[in-house]
Amino acid sequence: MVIIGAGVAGLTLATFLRRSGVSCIVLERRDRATIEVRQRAGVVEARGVQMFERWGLADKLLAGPVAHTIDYRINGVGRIFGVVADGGSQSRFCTQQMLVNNLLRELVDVMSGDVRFNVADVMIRNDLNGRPAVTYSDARGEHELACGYIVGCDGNRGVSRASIPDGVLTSYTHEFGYAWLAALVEAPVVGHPIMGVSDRGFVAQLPRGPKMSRYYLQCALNDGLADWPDQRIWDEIRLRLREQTIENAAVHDKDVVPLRCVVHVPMQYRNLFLAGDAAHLASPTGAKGMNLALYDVDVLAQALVRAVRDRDETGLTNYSDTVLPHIWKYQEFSVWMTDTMHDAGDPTQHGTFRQMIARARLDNLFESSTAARLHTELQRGLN
Ligand code: FAS
Repeated sequence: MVIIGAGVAGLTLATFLRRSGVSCIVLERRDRATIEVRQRAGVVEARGVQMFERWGLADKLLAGPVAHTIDYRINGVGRIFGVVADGGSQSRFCTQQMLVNNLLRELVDVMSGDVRFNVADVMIRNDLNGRPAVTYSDARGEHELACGYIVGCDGNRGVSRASIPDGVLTSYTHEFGYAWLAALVEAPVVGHPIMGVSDRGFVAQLPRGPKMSRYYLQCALNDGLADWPDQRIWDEIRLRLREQTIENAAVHDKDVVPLRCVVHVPMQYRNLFLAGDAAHLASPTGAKGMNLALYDVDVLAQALVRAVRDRDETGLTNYSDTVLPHIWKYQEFSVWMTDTMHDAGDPTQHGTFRQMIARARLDNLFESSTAARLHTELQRGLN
């Protein structure tokens, strides 16, 4: 088995397989230090926590406080949405960076998993009658790996999906028409994480460990980093949160992320299986990108273990059909969150009618226990 990509999807899959006694090789183009410092998602949803508990790895891999409240703020007026607790596993503010570091330690350092960093020229051979193989090069030369199965965990711009011939996949895309300026800052969340709107647009502050947080500011699609000097970021944060007491802090990392959702169907071709961002993108408003990657590899790991151990490929044959209903359900949640949290803000974006509809949706969360329970289930990934 060859897994392409040592991001959260590839490392989680390899760890599950190794734990099940199934050997695999992970090929990663970056070095270990680079993927250890990469900051991205910030929440492992309750479904993911349950998954790691079921695999007996939660204590080793997960850290960070429970994620159970959000301050939904409109023009500076906050309302705290509390996840309806039912005694089960709770979502965790476990950053993707922390999870990836813990996976590397468990897979490579503890279980001696085979992760090959700094590879290049990865090519996939996935012919109809031939044995699948992956070729690649590294400092020691050219290599060829014959294998039973190949899993593409190489993200949105990897080689796996690109290796599938034209006409096999259909890509379903939804563009929101705006972007986020994402800024990793040296300032912790004080109180509750914030998802806010104002007449100036969307703003969020989400924790990224005990001392850091990431702010997200809605911006124009064609904005670049040059349009967002640090001072403008902090001025906009204070204006959109209507909190003049917020002080500037060091900005460690900035990125302009266009908001879009994409699903590539089917998520497999012959002996190649796609998981995570290689197969779909979810707009980050719903905090589902990483969690859908974890869902994919949970299903795929069980199917691959059955195929290797029991010679039963049923799970693999049905992989795409099994995971797609869940992917679409959380694409819907990501679209609902994105539309609601952006339409409710700047009326020039989509007009006052959609602004009032979006604000009514938010009111429902606080006035209807049924709406609150569904929102809780979707936030926790348990619907
Ligand atoms: P990844 O992109 O994480 O990993 C793919 C790996 O494959 C990388 O290590 C790459 O180096 C490697 N690779 C690529 N091509 C290769 C090749 N040819 N050969 C070998 N290796 C190759 N999601 C959330 O849920 N919440 C958030 O708050 C959130 N914030 C985000 C903020 C930003 C700025 C970005 C970019 C994304 C954010 N996401 C968020 C989404 C993100 O977390 C993804 O869903 C998640 O990284 C998906 O994991 P993977 O599928 O493993 O892909």
